[in-house]
Amino acid sequence: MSSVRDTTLQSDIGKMKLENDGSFKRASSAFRNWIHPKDTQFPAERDRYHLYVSYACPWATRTLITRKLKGLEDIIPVTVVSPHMGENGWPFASVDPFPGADVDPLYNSKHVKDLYFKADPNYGGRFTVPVLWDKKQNTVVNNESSEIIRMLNSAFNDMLPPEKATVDIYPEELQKQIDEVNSWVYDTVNNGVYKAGFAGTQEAYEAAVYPLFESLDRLEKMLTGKDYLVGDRLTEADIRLFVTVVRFDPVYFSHFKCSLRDIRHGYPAINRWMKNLYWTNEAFRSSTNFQHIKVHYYWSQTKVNPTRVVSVGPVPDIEPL
Ligand SMILES: N[C@@H](CCC(=O)N[C@@H](CS)C(=O)NCC(=O)O)C(=O)O
Repeated sequence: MSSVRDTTLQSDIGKMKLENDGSFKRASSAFRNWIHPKDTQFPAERDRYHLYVSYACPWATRTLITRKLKGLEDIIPVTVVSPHMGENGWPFASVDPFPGADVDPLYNSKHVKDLYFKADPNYGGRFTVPVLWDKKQNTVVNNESSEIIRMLNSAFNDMLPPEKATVDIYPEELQKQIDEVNSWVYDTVNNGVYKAGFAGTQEAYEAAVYPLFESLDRLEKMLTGKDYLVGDRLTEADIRLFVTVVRFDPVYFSHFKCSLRDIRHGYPAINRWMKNLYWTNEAFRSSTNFQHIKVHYYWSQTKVNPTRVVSVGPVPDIEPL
């Protein structure tokens, strides 16, 4: 018998196991280091860190939006993978030259999995994006988007012009409120769509899909007559909700069976809030690539969609303002 480890068990989403009751439980992220302005291990430095993302992935898109809002483009370069997440996970353009995908400029890796094994040859988790990479120590700083956006928000401020340094998506006086909204939005909406879509039993599906729509109803009330979720300003609560809502009609409604209502007909206030962010804020629009989004979900998740046929609707992906 071969003693070579089968790493496709970690990279092939088709081989991912559900819980015994048919529900999907997201594994926690493994790399949890922090960049601080004057840290000894991970100090904030220009062109030392690199961000690997997929335009398809809502978690990665949080980091893209934050990077743009903070004007960190020259300080933290970014590399985009192909949306075709296959048996080896996310490929770079050297393996799959999908329009908009990049080669890995640092190591010419074939897949994101190569980076994880460079950081830790014994890595046993999934090969997820986003990855915040340290070029100096050739390792992953952090692969948890909720933490990466907090670092981007504050760790590099000394290097930024005042108009970008003062952008604050997690202001102190709103932190309690933001954390509170994030916690139920994460469980029932951001992760809720995945729990509904990956469910292997009717019970597990319904246990996710009804709370999802209860939360959307609650968000609809919160956003009626308002431009932002918390306080009267753009915060990470908006960023974290936006990345799920913008994928809702194009993907989650049909592919993940989140089909009680769609956003454009069922939730006018959420729809207006989303369109406003998308059409009036370049950070949101430039981080949203509907082709990568649609191709990724319908093509990659073969347990959900074995034919890999990509749905053509809705048209348009997002309505005009
Ligand atoms: N906790 C992570 C989740 C990231 C995540 O699950 N990313 C997905 C894409 S949307 C991924 O890369 N999955 C690959 C896999 O599970 O094999 C975060 O928020 O950063």
